[in-house]
Amino acid sequence: MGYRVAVVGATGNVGKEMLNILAEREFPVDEIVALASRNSLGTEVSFGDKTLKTKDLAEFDFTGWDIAFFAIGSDATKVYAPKAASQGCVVIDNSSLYRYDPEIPLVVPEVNAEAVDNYKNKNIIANPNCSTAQMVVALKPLHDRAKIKRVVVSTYQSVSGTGKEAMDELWNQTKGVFVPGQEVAPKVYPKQIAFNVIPHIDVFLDDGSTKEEWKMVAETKKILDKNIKLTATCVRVPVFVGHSESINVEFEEPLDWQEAQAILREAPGILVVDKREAGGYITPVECVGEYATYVSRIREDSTVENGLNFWCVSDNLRKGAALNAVQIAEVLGKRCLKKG
Ligand code: 2RA
Repeated sequence: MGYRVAVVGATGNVGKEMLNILAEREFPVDEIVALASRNSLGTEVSFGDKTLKTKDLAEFDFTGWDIAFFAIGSDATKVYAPKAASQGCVVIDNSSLYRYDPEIPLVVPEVNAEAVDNYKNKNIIANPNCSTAQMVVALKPLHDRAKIKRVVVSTYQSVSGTGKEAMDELWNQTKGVFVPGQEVAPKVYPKQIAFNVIPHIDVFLDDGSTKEEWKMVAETKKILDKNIKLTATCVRVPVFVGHSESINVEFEEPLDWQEAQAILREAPGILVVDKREAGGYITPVECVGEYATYVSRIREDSTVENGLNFWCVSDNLRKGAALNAVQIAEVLGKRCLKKG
């Protein structure tokens, strides 16, 4: 006996990965439906060795369906997630719409799996922002050992986080640099992304930070510990898939780099690649298609008391979105949602 599962936004980067990961992890599915907007009607998407034709989200009745994975923008989510939830289908939403609602659990299973139990408040569970997910997976075991006081993080986020159009822009703009007459002007991004980096993700806020940076602060406090002070600088880089982060942590208690490395090696969801030599660290191209949150360059920061630096890389479409959502469903199944 399994679940009747809907994937909403099945033709997007994250929706496709949700279908891939549901199949890879053999999530107990009795029936699955791929939903998309009317203009994608009938588009074929893969679910393991099966091919699904997308159905029209606007016409879909979620009654009798168990779990709906949402991977669409906040505006459409605002219309269809409450509908699915009110029809008795548990929504696991990847948009930012519900993440900061105190009644809706925001979950990274390696960090706060027990929060899933509160899903009944609104029949909705929120998935975190991709740049938050990988970071809190790495911070959690260290926080448990030495209690984090402050985090300074700089991110190097791939263009797949923006979507397929951004990936096309990077590809075409990169080609255009070398082929006279084929230059591609910035469209998705305000400036050239090919051979460049852009210190701006999402909208600017009144204090000069961006909403992406605000998300990392707000979500870390909700998922891990509201007392952690965090400041972020989020940067877009010319990488197709895989977010990288340079993370500096100050702890309440002493923690040397060898103990930190040993703790991370044992922690759920983490793979440590950390040799102090050329190539002894992870890079984004190596994380694509993988489940792990990778940690490298673990070393003490002697400029502050109890300081540590490390490098963190993960596939933003997987642990940053689709994998985390499927893991939430797996926890939901184990803890509280009976099959069939
Ligand atoms: C990005 N975190 O990388 C945002 C949304 N996926 O663009």
